Amino acid sequence: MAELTFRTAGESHGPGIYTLIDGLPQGLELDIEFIDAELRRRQGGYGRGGRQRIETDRAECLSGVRLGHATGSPVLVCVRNKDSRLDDLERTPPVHRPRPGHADLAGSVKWLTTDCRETLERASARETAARVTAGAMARCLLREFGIEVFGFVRGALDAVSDVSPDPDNWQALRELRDGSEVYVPDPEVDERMKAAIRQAKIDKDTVGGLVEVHVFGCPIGLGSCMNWDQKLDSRIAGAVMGIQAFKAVEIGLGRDCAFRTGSGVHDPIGFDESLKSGASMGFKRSSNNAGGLEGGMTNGMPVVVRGTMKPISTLLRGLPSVDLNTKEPEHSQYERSDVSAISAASVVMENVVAFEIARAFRDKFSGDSMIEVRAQYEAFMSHARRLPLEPTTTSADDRDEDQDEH
Ligand code: EPS
Repeated sequence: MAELTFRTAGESHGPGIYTLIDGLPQGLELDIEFIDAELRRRQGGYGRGGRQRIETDRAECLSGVRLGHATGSPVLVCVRNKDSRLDDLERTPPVHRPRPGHADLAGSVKWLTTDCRETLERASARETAARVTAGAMARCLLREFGIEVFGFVRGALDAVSDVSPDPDNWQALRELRDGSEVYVPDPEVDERMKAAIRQAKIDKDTVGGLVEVHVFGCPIGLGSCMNWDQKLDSRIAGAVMGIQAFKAVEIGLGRDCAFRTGSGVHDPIGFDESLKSGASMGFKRSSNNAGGLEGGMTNGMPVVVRGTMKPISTLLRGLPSVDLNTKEPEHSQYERSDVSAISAASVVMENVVAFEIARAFRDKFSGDSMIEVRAQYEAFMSHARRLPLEPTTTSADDRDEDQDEH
């Protein structure tokens, strides 16, 4: 089976966080240093709580990897938790006062308990370490085909950057992002966001934000318009909304499509012979309001996705709630947490979007080994660049002969 899939397991204060990935082609070189660097980046950012000073996340491959490459077997990866204490009731006590905005209330009623602990341990954003692992592994495949993914924080509250990544400037913007404590590629907005997060900490409050991901180098035709669940924009939206605390997702112009007529939305099509060797096979657009996706398929332009994260629901000052045992009004319970995890969320979103691109890539180029995947990719690109194709003599002649025989 070539289908690229992953599942995760693990609790925030259990022994570890686990990822089981299936469908990586045999022979794919897995760059563990890159995967670990993504895990480290996810742990960073301005406004994080004390937990990240305890943990040192690393991807430990327990199966499916030999001598640095994928063998074709399912890949099991473990990120160990140093702060493992799930069965220690003194340090990890029951939680009876649910936090508005967290999974606490809905989860404890769903699983018929008044202790939110088991729900919150799994709902915790610590699980996103597993999704970064899956996405970073998938990126090892994408990079073999010149597909690069760039995610960053666009802003929060009234500090919002207007940077505009494109195929020529994104690497310079990545350097700016990597020099920013909040992962904003814009020094002025970096300062304003940090000030806003500092103020929220003083106010015992929290901050969310806006994250953006751009994918460069996708060939035309990843995804499909044939069924709703094969549409790449639908899959990307599902993956982004599946990140803890995300409340909205947009592709390209997104919600602003509602405020323009068609002529102000759709990206005019052109062709430039000199671009024929690129991923867009020569087709070009003067704008990218579609965010690189039309009919649920990549159209050769960069894929552009924006996601909105709500502020963290664990507030030091608490919020009005009730005690689940007495039903009396109480303030929500405080657990050590972050003031802002928007920078970490940008790493998570970058990697979940990458995984969906890689999944669509595997749907199209499904060989068991890298040798086959590369051959399929090159055959497709060569056919697409030669469009319109001459009808092949074999198929036309064979059809005539078949008809004569019947
Ligand atoms: C989280 C609460 C905090 C965060 C955690 C998400 O954990 P702790 O209770 O151990 O301080 O730090 O995020 C992570 C541990 C992480 O690695 O991202 C929550 O309640 O969702």
